[in-house]
Amino acid sequence: MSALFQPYTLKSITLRNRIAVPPMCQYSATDGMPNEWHLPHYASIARGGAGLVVVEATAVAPEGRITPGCLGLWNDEQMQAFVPIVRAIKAAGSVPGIQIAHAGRKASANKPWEGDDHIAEGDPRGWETIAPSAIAFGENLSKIPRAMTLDDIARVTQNFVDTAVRAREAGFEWLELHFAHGYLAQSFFSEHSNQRDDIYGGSLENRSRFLLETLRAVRAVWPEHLPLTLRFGVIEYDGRDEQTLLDSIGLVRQFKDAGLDMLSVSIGFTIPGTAIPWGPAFMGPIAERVRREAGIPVSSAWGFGTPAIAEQVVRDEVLDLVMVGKAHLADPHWAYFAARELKVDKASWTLPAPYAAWLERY
Ligand code: FNR
Ligand code: 536
Repeated sequence: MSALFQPYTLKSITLRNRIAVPPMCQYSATDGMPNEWHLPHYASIARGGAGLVVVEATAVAPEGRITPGCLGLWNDEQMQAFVPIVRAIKAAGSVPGIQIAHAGRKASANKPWEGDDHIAEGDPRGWETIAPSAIAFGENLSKIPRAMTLDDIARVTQNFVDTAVRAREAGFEWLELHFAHGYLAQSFFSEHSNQRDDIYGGSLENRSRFLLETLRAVRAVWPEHLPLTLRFGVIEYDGRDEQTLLDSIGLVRQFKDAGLDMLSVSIGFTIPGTAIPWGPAFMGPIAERVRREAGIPVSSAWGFGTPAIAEQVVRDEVLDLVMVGKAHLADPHWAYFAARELKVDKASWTLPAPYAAWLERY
C-alpha cells in the first residue's frame, strides 16, 4: 500500500494524498493581478491529482514583489481575481493554498528570463527596496535597500495581516507565510543581512522578533480551524550550519507555540555563493531533524519529484507532505503518473471523475 497516496489531515482540512505543489512564481501578472495565465496553470495542476496546491509567492505590498510580474493581494480587486483560481483548484479536488510574501532587498528585479538582476536605477519599472539594514544581497542583486524604520516594520506586519484576511475572503483554506529564501523575513533572521542595533537586530531573540510578531499577528486573524504554515530557511550552507540549525530549531519551537501548524523546511539563500549540496532528496535529513527536534509536521521540496523518492520519504516519516515543484511544470498530471508507477490500486482515482471514469474502461 502506498504511503504517498494516504490522505493527510491538518486541523479541519484533509488532503487526498501527501503530494503538495509548492509555490512557484509565474512572473506573469500585471499590477499584482492574477489573469488568464494563472487560472489554467493552477487548475490543470490541481486536476492532475495533488492533494494541495499552494499559489506562488504573492506580495503583501507593491514594493514586496520580486518582479513587476509577481502576484499581489494588497487590494480587494486582486482578492476578487483570485476567486476563480480558488474555485477551480477546489473543483478539481485539491485544497487551495497561497504563500504570502515580501521580497525585501531582493525586490525590484527583472524576470528570470529577462536577466534575473535588479531593474536598473532610473528605470521607471523599478522601485525603492526595503530591508532590515542597508546591505545588498550581492552578485546580480546588488541594489542597496533602505533600512526599515520601526514604522516600516509595523506597517509590513500589518500588510501580512490584511493580506491573510483577503486570502480567506478569496476562499483559500491553507496559508503559508514566506519567511525563506533571503526575502524580507529571512533577512531579519540572518546576521548576514541584519546589522540593526535596535530590538529587531543583534541577538537571536531580536533577529527573530519580526518573524514571531508577524506570525502571531496573522494567527490572530487566520481561522483557528485552518492550517497556518510557513516556509523558512533553516540552513544557509555557509559553513556555520550546525549553529544556524540549532538557532532555527529553537525558533521553530517558538513558531509552534505561536500557533504554527506545519513548517516547510527550506534554505536561507541570504548570501550568494554558498555550498548547497544539490541532489535527490538532499534536504530529507534536515527536514526530518527539524520534524523530530521541534516536534512539528514538516514538508520540504528540492529533489523529491521522483515517485519512488516521494513514496519513501513519507513511508520513512521523513516528511509529512512531499513538495513536488518543477516536475509539475513538466507534467501537471504528475500525481496520476506517480500513482501508476507506484502501482496504486485504481490510480485513475487520483484524477477527478470526468477523467478517472474512462481511464480503466477500454
Ligand atoms: C520556485 N520556488 C519558490 N519557492 C517559494 O517558496 N515561493 C515561490 O514563489 C517560488 N517560486 C519558484 C518559481 C520557480 C519557477 C521555481 C522552479 C521554483 C521554489 C520551489 O517552491 C521549490 O522549492 C523548488 O522548485 C524545488 O522543488 P523541485 O522543483 O525540485 O520539486
Ligand atoms: C527558488 N526560487 C524561489 C523563489 C523564486 C525564484 C526561484 C521564491 O521563493 N519566490 C530558488 C532560489 C534560489 C536559488 C535557486 C532556486
